[in-house]
Amino acid sequence: MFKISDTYFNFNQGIFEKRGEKYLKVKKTLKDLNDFFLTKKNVNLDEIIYKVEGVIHEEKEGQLNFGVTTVYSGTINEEFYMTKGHYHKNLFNAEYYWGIKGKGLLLMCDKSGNYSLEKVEKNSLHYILGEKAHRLINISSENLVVGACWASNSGHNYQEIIRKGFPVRIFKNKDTFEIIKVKN
Ligand code: M6P
Ligand code: ZN
Repeated sequence: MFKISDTYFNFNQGIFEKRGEKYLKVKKTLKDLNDFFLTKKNVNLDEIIYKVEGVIHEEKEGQLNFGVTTVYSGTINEEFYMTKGHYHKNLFNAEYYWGIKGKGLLLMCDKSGNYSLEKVEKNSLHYILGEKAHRLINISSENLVVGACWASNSGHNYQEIIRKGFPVRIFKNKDTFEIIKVKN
């Protein structure tokens, strides 16, 4: 049977040009992220920090999800806008990220506190090993747009991030970024 896909994705722009049945979009505001930034800012809690759009399948073994994260540009008390970051509930499930637009960092760490930072930019490809928590940080004045592909049964463990956090945080310093080590 000949069929036209229900989804069209513009890989240059990171835009869903045709949205199929499994398309999903979520927006994360400062209210959702207040526990994740180092310091709280209680004004403008409706400010959107990032959005995730994707083709999201049932959390069943064997399925794959495809998504795109757009982290807006800005800071909360000088800490750059970022995603919550998570471990997978299925800890050993890996994931791909790739840069589409903007400039950012991919921060990864394991439960022993070892971390690494990778520069994310157009066409950079990042393989995130299972057991590594992962967070995107926008370090520029334009949107950071990043594609992702992961197993649908990976799940998100945010509790560990709230409890322990990542070992470093990324702050704005003049025109560049500064890596600040934090005590966990
Ligand atoms: C990517 C994927 C998603 C994730 C999203 C935002 O699109 O890794 O699974 O939800 O980024 O990241 P987080 O959930 O950590 O805020
Ligand atoms: Zn993930």
